[in-house]
Amino acid sequence: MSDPRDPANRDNHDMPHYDGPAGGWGSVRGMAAIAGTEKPTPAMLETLARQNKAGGHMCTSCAWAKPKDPHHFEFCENGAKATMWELTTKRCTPEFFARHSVTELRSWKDFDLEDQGRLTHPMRYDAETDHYVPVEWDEAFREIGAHLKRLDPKSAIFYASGRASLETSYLYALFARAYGHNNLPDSSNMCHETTSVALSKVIGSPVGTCTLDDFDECDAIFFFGQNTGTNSPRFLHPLRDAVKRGCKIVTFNPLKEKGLEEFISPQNPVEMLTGRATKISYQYHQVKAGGDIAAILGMCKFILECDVKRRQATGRGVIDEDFIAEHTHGFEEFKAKCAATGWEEIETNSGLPRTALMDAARVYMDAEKVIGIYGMGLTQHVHGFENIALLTNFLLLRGNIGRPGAGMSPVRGHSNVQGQRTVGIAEKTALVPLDLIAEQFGFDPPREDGMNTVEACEGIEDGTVKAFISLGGNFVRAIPDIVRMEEAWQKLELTVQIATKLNRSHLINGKSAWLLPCLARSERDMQASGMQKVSMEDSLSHVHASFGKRTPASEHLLSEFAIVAGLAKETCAPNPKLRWDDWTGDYSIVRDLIAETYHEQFYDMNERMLQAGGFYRGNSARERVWKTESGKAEFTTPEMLSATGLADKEGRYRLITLRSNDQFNTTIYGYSDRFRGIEGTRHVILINPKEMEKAGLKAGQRVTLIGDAEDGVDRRVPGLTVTPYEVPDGCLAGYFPELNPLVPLWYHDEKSKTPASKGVPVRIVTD
Ligand SMILES: Nc1nc2c(c(=O)[nH]1)N[C@H]1C(S)=C(S)[C@@H](COP(=O)(O)OP(=O)(O)OC[C@H]3O[C@@H](n4cnc5c(=O)[nH]c(N)nc54)[C@H](O)[C@@H]3O)O[C@H]1N2
Ligand SMILES: Nc1nc2c(c(=O)[nH]1)N[C@H]1C(S)=C(S)[C@@H](COP(=O)(O)OP(=O)(O)OC[C@H]3O[C@@H](n4cnc5c(=O)[nH]c(N)nc54)[C@H](O)[C@@H]3O)O[C@H]1N2
Ligand SMILES: [Mo]
Repeated sequence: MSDPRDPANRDNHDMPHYDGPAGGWGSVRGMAAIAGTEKPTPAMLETLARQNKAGGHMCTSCAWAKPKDPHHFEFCENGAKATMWELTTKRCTPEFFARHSVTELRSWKDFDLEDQGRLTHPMRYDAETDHYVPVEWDEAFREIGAHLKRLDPKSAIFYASGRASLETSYLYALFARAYGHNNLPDSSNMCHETTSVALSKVIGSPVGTCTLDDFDECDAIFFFGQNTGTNSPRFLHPLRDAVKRGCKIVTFNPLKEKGLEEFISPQNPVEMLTGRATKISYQYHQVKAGGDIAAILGMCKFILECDVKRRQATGRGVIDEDFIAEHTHGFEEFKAKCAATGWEEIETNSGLPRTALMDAARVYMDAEKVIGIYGMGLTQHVHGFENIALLTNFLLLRGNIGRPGAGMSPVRGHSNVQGQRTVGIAEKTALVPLDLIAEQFGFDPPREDGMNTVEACEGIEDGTVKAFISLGGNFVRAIPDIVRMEEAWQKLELTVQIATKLNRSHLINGKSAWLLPCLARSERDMQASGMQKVSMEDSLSHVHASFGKRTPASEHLLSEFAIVAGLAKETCAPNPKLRWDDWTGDYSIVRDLIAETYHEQFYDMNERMLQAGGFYRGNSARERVWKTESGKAEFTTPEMLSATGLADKEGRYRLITLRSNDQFNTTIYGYSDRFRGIEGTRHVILINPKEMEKAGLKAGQRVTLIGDAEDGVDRRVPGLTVTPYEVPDGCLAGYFPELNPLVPLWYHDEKSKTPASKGVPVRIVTD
């Protein structure tokens, strides 16, 4: 019998769909699937029960807030998967590496590499045999240190994926600067760097202004390009509670995402038994990929028109004139732009009819307190900056920043990605108090900016970068243009990977290559002074302690902190103020140093991080103190209406690369994207039936996507199954990282250089 899950067996108009809501029994079954393969022990279940609670460990999955009054189980399907993934009983040992050469492993799938389980021993690449071989920690540190000392520090990159603790991150940044560079790109360079740059410019704070309390008070939430059900499921709880109170959620997303449509709480026995779901979005607008500038401008245009009319009729307008006069700059110019932009242009660029935008604007005008939420759908565009700036304009019109129940709330990715920037992992020197660091540690840190992700890749291609150290992550798999970059990578002299599980980046190695396995966050970290705790900052700027309690996966593992300190000690010039060994013995000393460098936010960190719900490190824009050039919140007048970088043309599509419910970035847990009804494969392109007909495609047919960036570079991904799905005309969607060969390295947000992974120009050819 034919498998109904195989897209080849579906007829043209049978769109894949998932009938159930997000959460609910489906999510419990999803966890059981991982548990089934990984056989959770009672200890694992106990670890889960304490996840995200005071005294427990903070989940390594997303960065969503950890509330003061947690649910009985304060974890979600994906958080449980992330923990089970860490606590797997499978091991990737020296024997495994003896059996498989690096060249052979390069042909393995992402899933199969990580499925080998936890790395157990430090390993060194042996070029003669093309195998990784075990090595002692001391030797690894000594040789890597000696190699780094031979290089110009400015030719080394220290990358960080957003998971390492605040303590390790602070140390890593200090290591880079004591060695002699600011080349500290992190995963936010591919993610929310657009946010850091745009929000700093327009409201003078690089992060969101909301706290959890605001979600208890807001009347409306405007939600752009963030897939909550998959990527921050615990956030569905406050959303559901808000809806139950009468708060209206207006969503802008090219795809109908299940979690934003309806939700059953796995925490609520009545909902679980009756299957009664809460409808999440009050309105759902399937904006074109890259259409948000036009959509938001359209709403603002209508609001300003209504303002004039209502003012004439009642003497009181719609916008908050007092706030605008006292707190903002640039309003008149933006207002003129709204008036001068025609509805036709707005409709063409947003893909939405003006009536829909007017309906959305009415919800905004009726609401006293409004929150703006967004994710990668706004940040990963060539004009991502303008996307965020326009959402800010929209909120400013009625004073919706800097008062309870209102504000801007970007949803961050990795569990400590925001915190890493806060404590010094930054290639931009303006973000770091270098003078203070010079005084604290008695060395002069380099003063010129370092390289971000895109610049690091350019440096690797042109040979100026010689060494790459990676604190977690899977850089070579996560970046654009991966086929070209994999080739360039092998010119590197030195690559060092600090990791928990094997991934492709470890196999695209430099001439001297090292694989240094570390403890996972849920594991016990015993040092000279006793058991250590660490800390991280969530998406809403709260800092929490995290306690690892599980037995380490191998007795040969070191903590990330100890590995960074071990490398630093062998690399940096001796300096009595750089007490690498003492710090490793007692992380609380480093927390005191963080409190010294960032006093205003981190004072008494050692005590305050223990409080339930963590401590709030504050936000100036929330207090209506605008640390911008003008000293006020900035209205931005956009010069373009589309966030994409290239004009539309016949046969060119805008490709959205996104995540399934069964992955964490490049970590693939399985092949079931339950909410989208796509099973058994990740090699798909989602396209609407009308576009299929226009292009003469049939469901299940195999096609190749070809890059259409007109730069003479051949980019292609073959073998993709055509899958009918409700996406806007002219748009396609498919999965990251499989489609990364199609994203040009130069195709990024103009101001922050965040790769524009949501509007990639492509063409379809049949295989
Ligand atoms: N389970 C799980 N959780 C995760 C991750 C994971 O991979 N798996 N990754 C973590 C990380 S690092 C991050 S950054 C976050 C990412 O979380 P998200 O920000 O949700 O990222 P994506 O999955 O890429 O999805 C982006 C959403 O934007 C929509 N979109 C695409 N283009 C546009 C557009 O032009 N306009 C609008 N309005 N919408 C658009 C897409 O349809 C999709 O719903 O999640 C974090 N949490
Ligand atoms: N086309 C396209 N490309 C994208 C995106 C997209 O939407 N589309 N999204 C971008 C985004 S938002 C991001 S954040 C990046 C993600 O880029 P990265 O952060 O570099 O990648 P991850 O997949 O999160 O890294 C996974 C690896 O981290 C290691 N790891 C896991 N836990 C730990 C730990 O506790 N310690 C250490 N040391 N290592 C650990 C494991 O070895 C695992 O294989 O990708 C970006 N790339
Ligand atoms: Mo991210």
